[in-house]
Amino acid sequence: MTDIDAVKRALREQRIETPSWAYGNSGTRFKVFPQPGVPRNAYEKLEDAAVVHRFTGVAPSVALHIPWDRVDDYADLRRHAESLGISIGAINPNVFQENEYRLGSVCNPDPAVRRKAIDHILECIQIAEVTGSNILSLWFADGTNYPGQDDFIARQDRLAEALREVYDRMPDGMRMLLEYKLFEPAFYHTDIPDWGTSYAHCLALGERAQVLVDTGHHAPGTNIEFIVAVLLRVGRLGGFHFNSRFYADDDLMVGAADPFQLFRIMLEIVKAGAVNSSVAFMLDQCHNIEPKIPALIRSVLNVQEATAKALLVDLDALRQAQENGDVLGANEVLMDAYHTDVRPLLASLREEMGIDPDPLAAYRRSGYAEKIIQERQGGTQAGWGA
Ligand code: PSV
Ligand code: MN
Repeated sequence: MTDIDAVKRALREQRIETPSWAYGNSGTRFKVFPQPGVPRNAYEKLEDAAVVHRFTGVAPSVALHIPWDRVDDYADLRRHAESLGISIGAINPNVFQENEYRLGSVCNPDPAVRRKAIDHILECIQIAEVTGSNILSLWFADGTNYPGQDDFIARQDRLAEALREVYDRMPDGMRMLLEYKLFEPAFYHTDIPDWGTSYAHCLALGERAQVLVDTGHHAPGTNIEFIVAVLLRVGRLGGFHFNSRFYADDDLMVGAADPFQLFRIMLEIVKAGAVNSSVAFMLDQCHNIEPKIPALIRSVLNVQEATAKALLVDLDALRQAQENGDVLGANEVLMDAYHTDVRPLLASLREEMGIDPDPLAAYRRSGYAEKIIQERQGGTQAGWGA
């Protein structure tokens, strides 16, 4: 039997972080399609993020990417966030968009380049301290394109050395989330291609180093929920970068192509009692052809819907069926929950929270899209700078 009040409580307290870069212009390798009303700076990105939170009630923080979100005064940016009723979340250093990083950042054979990359990450720790963030989220574009180009192990050693320096400089209470990615932008090898490599580095560093699972960073057919379960078991699942992937790292709306996969991932979270834990639920998406704010609202709703369905799984019945070796029965328990329409449950939760039961319709009615198109004239639109 499921306790609906407990399900609602877990959903009410769930937190989903949106990424600042999703509010700016973005595109493919071939074209960035600008959209009207796009923020021109980090302050305006926060304003859009606050709107996503206003209509969903569960997205009160926004991740920054530095230097995309560089400002003169981070304390002032923090005050701006707080005045909007949100906070600044994970700080993402960017060590992949400067000429020096052609052969990598912290794994680069040139010590001067490694120093530059480490210094930038250390600067991001300071930014995190000022903005009140407790997550340093690291992704390295490092790897090689050709056999023989560089030495795998020398690069791992450089990586370990850099991570150690960074880890030792993190204040108490800050976590390092180490993201892996199968391929791209390097194609012959990637220095942190999988969860195992990330985990090995985290283990060597200490408890506050944890693995970040970006759902888009796996080979087709990878059982991501298994990875999630294994990392939860050893206490090293730091968080997610949610998006929907079809062929490669396409950064589409989470739960768009495969809501069942998202449900299966959330089920492992539910089973570990981690819906309301330190596991960070962050989106990492770009909205190239669809309007950005409603796409982010849709994405938050998709995560909520998958979580709600996972919370509805009758875990006692599931365990019972598993222990009895009842293969079909166990599967049926899962599918029963998955096929439940949880939209009425979420609508009633939102009413209890004092927000509109239909966040997308409420956003469309609000006139915010028209307002920013009207107001954000002139200046340079924010973009990912690729
Ligand atoms: C890389 O593909 C990634 O997933 C990393 O998290 C970056 O920080 C983010 O996308 C934005 O480029
Ligand atoms: Mn990511």
